Amino acid sequence: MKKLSYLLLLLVLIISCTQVSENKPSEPDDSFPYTITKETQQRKMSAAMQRSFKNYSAIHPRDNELYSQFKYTEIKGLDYSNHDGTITRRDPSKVIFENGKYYVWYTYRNTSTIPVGAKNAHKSNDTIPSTDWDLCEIWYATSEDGFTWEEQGVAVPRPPKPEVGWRSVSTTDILKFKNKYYLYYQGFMEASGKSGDYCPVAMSYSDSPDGPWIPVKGAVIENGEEGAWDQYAIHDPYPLVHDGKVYIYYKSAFNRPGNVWVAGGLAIADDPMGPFVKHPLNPVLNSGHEVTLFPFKEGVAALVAKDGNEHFTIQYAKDWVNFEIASITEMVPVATGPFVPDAFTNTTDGRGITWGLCHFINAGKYGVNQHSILARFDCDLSLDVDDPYMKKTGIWQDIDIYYKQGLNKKQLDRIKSENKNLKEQN
Ligand code: AAL
Repeated sequence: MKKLSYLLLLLVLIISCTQVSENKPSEPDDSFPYTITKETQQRKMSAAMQRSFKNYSAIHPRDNELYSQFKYTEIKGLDYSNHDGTITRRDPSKVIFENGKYYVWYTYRNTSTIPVGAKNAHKSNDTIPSTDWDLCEIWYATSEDGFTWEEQGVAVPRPPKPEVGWRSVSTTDILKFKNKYYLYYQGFMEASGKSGDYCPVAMSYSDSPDGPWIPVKGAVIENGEEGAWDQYAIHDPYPLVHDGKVYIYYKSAFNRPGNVWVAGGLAIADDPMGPFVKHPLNPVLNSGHEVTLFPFKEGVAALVAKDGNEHFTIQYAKDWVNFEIASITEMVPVATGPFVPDAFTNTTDGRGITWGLCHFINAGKYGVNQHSILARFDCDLSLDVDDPYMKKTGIWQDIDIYYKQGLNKKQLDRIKSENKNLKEQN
């Protein structure tokens, strides 16, 4: 009996070993093929080559629907007081198309002096701004073509003290839901920089994109509980409609006083008025800065710019929560407000984007005439456009763009001492 059980055990072991070896591709005994075929994916590959087949929708960026270059155009029609730093426009909302024209909302600052800077927030007052987005209102503009814009004026003014946003309302985004319009925005209760860039999210609603906008009392998305990653700031509210609900992605910054970590969260509500419930897996994006997303196929895609290990990537979440890198790109527009035709249609066949507005916060010199400007970007992240020029890689920028990113004194001193040490050793 014992012999039989040993034999059976041996048999099971042999079968399981062969199964494992069948599942594991054998060590290739031939070179990686010149021509890629369906069989190529079956061979044992290096981690890098596996990523090409598993992580991206195509083995070449040319065919990757979520890869694109970005082209930029200066927009016309908005006055910046000769770029003296007293007027700023930044953090544009998504662009929508209503009443036969495009609409965009944005942070508008018009102060007699330039900002003193977050570090000097104690020097700010009722007329002197601390940061570029302090003492701001939400203004809006319209356009026939997306290139020339006509400013329409204020949409959401700063409410009276002690309402949420009495110090500044900024960084807004638009939602259209059951034929009503909703503007979500950061509501500052003190000059940004005094304790930090701290604020919750407030909201105003209207029957028309041209207003009048009625503010909702209090915050609609509160800061996180003490000790939570988003305990101090709920920034960049970015609403989309999915699964019949309002999905608001947002940004927060945490892990101070170490190297600050900027990440993206998600809050969901059945109704634009809330209550918004934060996703238990928050943060859902580990990099980026301002959040920018658009429905794509059944899932949602995200432009991840600026900060973090995964900056300059385009990411995709089939379930709208768990994002994977879909492509790596360059010169990603910052604080992007794309034109997303199906942002609010509850689509399960998102078509993607081809243009929108973004901002440049370095339109002036810090401490001299610091201010931000809006600009247009174009791309091909659309299932309905095939623009090979947007799918190129290896773009050469003007040489002076590289030389402008020169060495600082500390780096030059290090190099000098390395050269000196080398000479002394030889
Ligand atoms: C922006 C956004 C938020 C921040 C500040 C203004 O880029 O991240 O709005 O508070 O910077």
